[in-house]
Amino acid sequence: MQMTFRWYGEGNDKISLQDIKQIPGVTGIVWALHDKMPGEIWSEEEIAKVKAQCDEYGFNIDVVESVNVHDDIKIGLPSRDKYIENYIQTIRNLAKFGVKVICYNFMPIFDWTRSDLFHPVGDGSTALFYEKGMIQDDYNAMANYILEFTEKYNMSFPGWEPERMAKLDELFKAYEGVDHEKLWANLKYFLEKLMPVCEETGIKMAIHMDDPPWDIFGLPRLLIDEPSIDRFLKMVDNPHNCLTLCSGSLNANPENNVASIVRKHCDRIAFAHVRNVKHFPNGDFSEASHRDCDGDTGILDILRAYHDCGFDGYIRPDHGRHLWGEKAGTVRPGYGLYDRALGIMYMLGVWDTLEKEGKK
Ligand code: CS2
Ligand code: MN
Repeated sequence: MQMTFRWYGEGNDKISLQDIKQIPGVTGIVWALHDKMPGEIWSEEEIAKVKAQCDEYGFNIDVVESVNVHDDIKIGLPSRDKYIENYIQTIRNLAKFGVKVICYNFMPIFDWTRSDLFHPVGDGSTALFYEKGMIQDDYNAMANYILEFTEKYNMSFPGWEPERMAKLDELFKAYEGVDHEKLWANLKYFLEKLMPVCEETGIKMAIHMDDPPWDIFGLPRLLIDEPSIDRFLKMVDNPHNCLTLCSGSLNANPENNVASIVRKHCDRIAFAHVRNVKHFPNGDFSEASHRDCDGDTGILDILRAYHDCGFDGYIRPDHGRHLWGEKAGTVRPGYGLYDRALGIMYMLGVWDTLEKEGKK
């Protein structure tokens, strides 16, 4: 496996490449052009700039997270073809700089959804939290909570672009009639257009799991469990049609056994996100440290499954808790330095042990 770390870019992330360089074992930066709106072409000049910054520290830029997909593609409007053309141009431009994997998601309107970004974990740290009762029908209240936060602290979250959020009612209207089957068909259409250029450039498209893995606010969500992953891989059965297998997203539904999905589809997992989740009896959940016993996701089983399968793709700690003074205004929710660095050391500790035992 190849260890990576997500970085939001110069001027957009308080964590520096120099900080990341000091975490053992990290070889690549997971990056994106965060000021791009979905549907815009990423230019060679802009990509070259990030490459030069990462080169300076000896990091590869093999994985992009994300090139976001325009709503018109998800809705299936006639204008989708223009946006797919742009996406293809972005793939070509990225390939010129050695990019190997593009992570993206196909969730209507919202990316990951939480009701509390800084929920006390009980030890003085905080983490992202999902209170089931809060995320029922009032999508405006939920969006306002996120937008107030991003405005106050002068940051934006991918997938929560204020320009899009300002038109929420309009967006919901546009998605009327887009049920699960329609969304599957639109995803297939999109991927089939992309596969030839992926074959030509070698780039793998790696879809992120839906988070949480169930419908929210009446919007359909597709990548939610093992049967839907089976369906997705079969629907476009091409080695360039891959997964970003996000353990935390999937295990928000405790019925999902992530390790068994890893064993079944390891050859189609281009990118692994490792995140731990703790469940409460009422259906709420909190994100937790990467240590196996701090959550219910089965981090040890998952790492063992990757190891048994000889996984040589990219991996990263996903969200972490906020520690040691990291708080609203000093840190991107879920993306502090310390807990993700601890997560890496935990994962490498397990991995190195498995490697050593394998060689005995
Ligand atoms: C990420 C996702 O922060 C996160 O939860 O794992 O937001 C991910 O970047 C997107 O869904 C990928 O498009
Ligand atoms: Mn993830």
